[in-house]
Amino acid sequence: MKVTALAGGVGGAKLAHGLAQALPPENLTIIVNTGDDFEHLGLKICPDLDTVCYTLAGLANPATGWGRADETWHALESLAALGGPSWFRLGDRDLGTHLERTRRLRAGQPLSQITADFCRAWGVGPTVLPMSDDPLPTIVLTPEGELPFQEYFVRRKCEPQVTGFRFEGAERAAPAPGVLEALRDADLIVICPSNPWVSIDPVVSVPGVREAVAARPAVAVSSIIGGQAVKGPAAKMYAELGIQPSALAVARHFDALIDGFVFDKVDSLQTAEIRALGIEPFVTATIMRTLADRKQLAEEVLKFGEEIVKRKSEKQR
Ligand code: FO1
Repeated sequence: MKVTALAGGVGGAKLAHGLAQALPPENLTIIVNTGDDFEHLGLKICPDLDTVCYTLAGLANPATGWGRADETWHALESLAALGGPSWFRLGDRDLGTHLERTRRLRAGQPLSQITADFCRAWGVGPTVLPMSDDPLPTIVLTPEGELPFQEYFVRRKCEPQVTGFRFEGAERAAPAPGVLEALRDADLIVICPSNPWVSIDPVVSVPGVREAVAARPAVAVSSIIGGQAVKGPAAKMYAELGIQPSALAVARHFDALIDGFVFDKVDSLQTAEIRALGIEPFVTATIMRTLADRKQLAEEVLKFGEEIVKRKSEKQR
């Protein structure tokens, strides 16, 4: 079965890693959010892309989920001692990635090509694609005005209330080479347990992507468990936007895109309401604490996905 996953952030990277263990590399493509990319210290930083690649390569920092394992912070410390901006923590090993990516971008190479080269160097088997080679920054709308995503997320620690989001330049952006093909050729699309507002919505805002996802059998995995996000501000965002955070809210969020929805046992009372949306529900343990949990959840998602694919093709006959 050919699978294309949409991912962003630490939760998405963990399931992508599980999928990479459960599928042959040629059968897995991961399309990653680049709405959280920004320029910092003159360098192009692609946090979600790096989080997914480092995780698949076994290089990710296990404590944070982002950045590199066995990291040191000498450059950041010396920068801070000079009064430079140290609110966004770039480690020494991680800096090498940003330096080389920025050098290549300035030399005119597209982000998708650079990502493919880095993945080869890191021994990442599946295809990892940025959603677009064009900049498409996520802007967070708040009562105090618009905030660039990392200003909101890291500098302001997600404290400002959100009133909405904007994906700047979405109308003009093109999907990266291979994105629409990977969606069209997929037997199954998996929406990973990433923040729906700021990790998945930016991906489907790229022209053509929403339609391409809707056209194929798709399952999403809930990023909300027991009304809370495992990590990050997804639940806070739902509440501030006037929606009670729940697995059901995530299912509704992706309603037009998905055929099946995987959510946690603790939310099993929402099964009937999810089924009433016309979405096939699947309840299991979805918290990925260990490496084995990632593979286990991926295998369950794939098995459920196979059922969805079969049912959908029977219906269409
Ligand atoms: N997240 C933080 O909360 N604080 C940081 O200082 C930070 C640095 C950082 C450096 C490189 C990188 O690839 C990711 C980093 N992140 C940091 C995570 C990142 O900002 C967010 O996880 C994503 O943008 C949202 O998915």
